[in-house]
Amino acid sequence: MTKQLLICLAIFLSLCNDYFPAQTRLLVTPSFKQIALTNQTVVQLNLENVVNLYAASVTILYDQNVVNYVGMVNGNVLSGLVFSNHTSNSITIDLSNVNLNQFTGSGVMFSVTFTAVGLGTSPVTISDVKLRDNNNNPLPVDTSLGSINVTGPTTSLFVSPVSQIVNSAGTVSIQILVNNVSNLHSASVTIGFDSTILRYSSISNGTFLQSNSMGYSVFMYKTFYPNSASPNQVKVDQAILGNASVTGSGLLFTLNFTTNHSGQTPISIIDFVLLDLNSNVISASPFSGSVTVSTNLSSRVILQGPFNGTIMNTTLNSLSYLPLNQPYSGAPWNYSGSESVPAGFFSLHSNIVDWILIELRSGTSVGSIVSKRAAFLLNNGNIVDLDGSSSLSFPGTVAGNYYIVIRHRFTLETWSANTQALDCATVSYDFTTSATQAYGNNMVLKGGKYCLYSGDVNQDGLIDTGDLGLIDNDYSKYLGGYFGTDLDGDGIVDSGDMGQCDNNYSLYVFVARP
Ligand SMILES: [Ca+2]
Ligand SMILES: [Ca+2]
Repeated sequence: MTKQLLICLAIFLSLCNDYFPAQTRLLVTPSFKQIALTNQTVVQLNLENVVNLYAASVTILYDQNVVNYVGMVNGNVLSGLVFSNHTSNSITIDLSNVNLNQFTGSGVMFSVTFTAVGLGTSPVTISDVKLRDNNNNPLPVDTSLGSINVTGPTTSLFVSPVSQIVNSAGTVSIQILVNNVSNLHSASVTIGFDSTILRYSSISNGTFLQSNSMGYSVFMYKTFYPNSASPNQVKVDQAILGNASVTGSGLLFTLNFTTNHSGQTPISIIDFVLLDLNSNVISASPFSGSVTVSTNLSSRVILQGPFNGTIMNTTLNSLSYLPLNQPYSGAPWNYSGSESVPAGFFSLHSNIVDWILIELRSGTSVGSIVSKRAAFLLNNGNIVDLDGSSSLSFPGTVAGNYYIVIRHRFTLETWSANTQALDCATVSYDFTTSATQAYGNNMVLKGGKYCLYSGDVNQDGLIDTGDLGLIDNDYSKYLGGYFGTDLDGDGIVDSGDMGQCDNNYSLYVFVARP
């Protein structure tokens, strides 16, 4: 090869670098990772060979049944403003530099932390990426870049579902599964639970050991602690009745319970031994679970203002004034619940009058509030859960004797006459049938129904000039919409609302508490 040819080749290669720069790529790093349940892992988004980058937007998809998004940390590529938005199975991150600096080279764009919530494999996929320079020109980037897989531990024994909420009295089934086991011949598993919440009823053999290639049947023996009549632990011994073993993942057995009382119980794997054909112990990681049995209440109230003598009007609903999120987050309610419904929900549930707030209280002090829920009031007076039809459930509330306290935007706080014994079996309480259903007989008769007083707009427990002033103020602005001063719920604040409040003022109406 001549010297001239070598020089030509060198010039050509240098031109290639100038005119065919290296491909810009965004890489999920590492591309594969294995972690145990409940552990966290960090995934980096590494950017290679970018030129004059000013802003970036990246969406990452994952399987929310396996991993959940925890948070993100900005990298060294774009150090400026960060906006992120995540749904149940995606995270979108927008980055840009504040001072119009541009980045050229390679580096970490950002890091995302995930936590493992379920066994299985989740892709971590870049679904959409947009890179721009400071003239808002798009920069080409290779987007078919890879994924990261997150799996559970090699061998595990786990309760499924990990957590479940039971909203009505009845039966509860718990599966005990083994994951990624090799040559399993026998298993002994002890499950513990709170027998005041769940009563053991039965057990059924799983399919995993029975799937042995020889078709041998499976021995199963149960031991109850402290006794068989009311156990809070069940030890289950299983073995293949022959010279065979199974490999893989599957169901060992299913435990069936009946709900006893509302509350929460762990479903604990207290002890376990997995053995192969040679009686060697197979090590595995146990993952326990829990069951929450809700306290359930079927209650009925009628609001004086929106009640026309037959039903309550649903004008706020039909005019699309009802908010999608519960409206009691601000003062004076300061309720932090996250109750919400999707757009379009109310048009499918046209019998909903309004959001209402229900407290279960053991006494009158603020500290006696045992549970609180925002729910829906139907035009017939029924208070229902967020599906628009079920009676109201209070997950995590232990069975007990509680006052039922009804609160609503412009309604006088009203208490049940007595405490009610509430539990997982639904208790009905109808305020509308008699004045004596409310503490202090504090209701008003209208159209044959006992109604909660309307007009405590400022929620100070008294219907008076303070409330009248607020209504008058909104009336003077000809306000239409979702307002606490609209006592009849027709979507406008006017003299009808004034008259309603004035009438209750003249009756000197105030809250009655035990
Ligand atoms: Ca008031
Ligand atoms: Ca009105």
